[in-house]
Amino acid sequence: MMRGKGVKLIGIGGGGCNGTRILSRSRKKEISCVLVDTCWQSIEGENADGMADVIGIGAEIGKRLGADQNPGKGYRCAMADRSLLEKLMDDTGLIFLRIALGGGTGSGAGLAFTEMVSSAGNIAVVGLLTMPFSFEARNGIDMAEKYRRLIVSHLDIEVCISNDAARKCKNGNESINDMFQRIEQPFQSVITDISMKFEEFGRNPMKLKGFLALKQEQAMLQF
Ligand SMILES: Nc1nc2c(ncn2[C@@H]2O[C@H](COP(=O)(O)OP(=O)(O)OP(=O)(O)O)[C@@H](O)[C@H]2O)c(=O)[nH]1
Ligand SMILES: [Mg+2]
Repeated sequence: MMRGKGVKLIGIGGGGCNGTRILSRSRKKEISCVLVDTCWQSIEGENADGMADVIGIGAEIGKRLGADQNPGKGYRCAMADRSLLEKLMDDTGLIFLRIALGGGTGSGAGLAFTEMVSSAGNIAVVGLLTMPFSFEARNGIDMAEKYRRLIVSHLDIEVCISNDAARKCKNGNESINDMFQRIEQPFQSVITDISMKFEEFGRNPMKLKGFLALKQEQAMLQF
């Protein structure tokens, strides 16, 4: 088995895939991009230009329409297609995982995937997470926070940006899409910095894991 080499940027759920699309435009060609969603139509549409691989999950459970903002349902969709998700780990030493917390797929399927990756043990995982707007669902933030904690326990490093905080420093008549683009900018520099370190360590995920453990506190302060 050849593990510990490649770098992947993986988006799970609607916002995660949208963010991945934005990030994929300026990525280095060595980083391959994958979009994972329970809403099959949206990922196929998002990938009209074929820039990423697309994986629809949970066809039976989510009827190809989504996870209804239910993380339990998102989790079950991921488990139903476990082998497809496990295959993403082949030949991979570093994963950037873009998840927008607050719905069913990113939170639930995202958690299932991080569990799979952390039990493989030899892949470094960097979480690029966003928290939802507080005005959205009544229990949205609480549910998002619950899943954030569960997911973070399987990550080597977490970078989390709050949509609310980004909205507060919104400039003038910025559209929501422009704001979503702006939110990805710090993630872009995290991808650049960490993938350079990975190269420097000879693409050795275990060395990178040690390095990221030291960096965690700094990342939390910075973002
Ligand atoms: N930063 C950012 N946040 C987004 C984006 N799209 C949606 N969101 C936020 O992410 C939360 C979760 O939405 P989605 O990612 O669409 O949900 P999902 O994971 O697809 O879950 P289901 O649709 O329930 O299966 C929303 O409540 C929004 O606050 C995006 O492109 N960027
Ligand atoms: Mg969705």
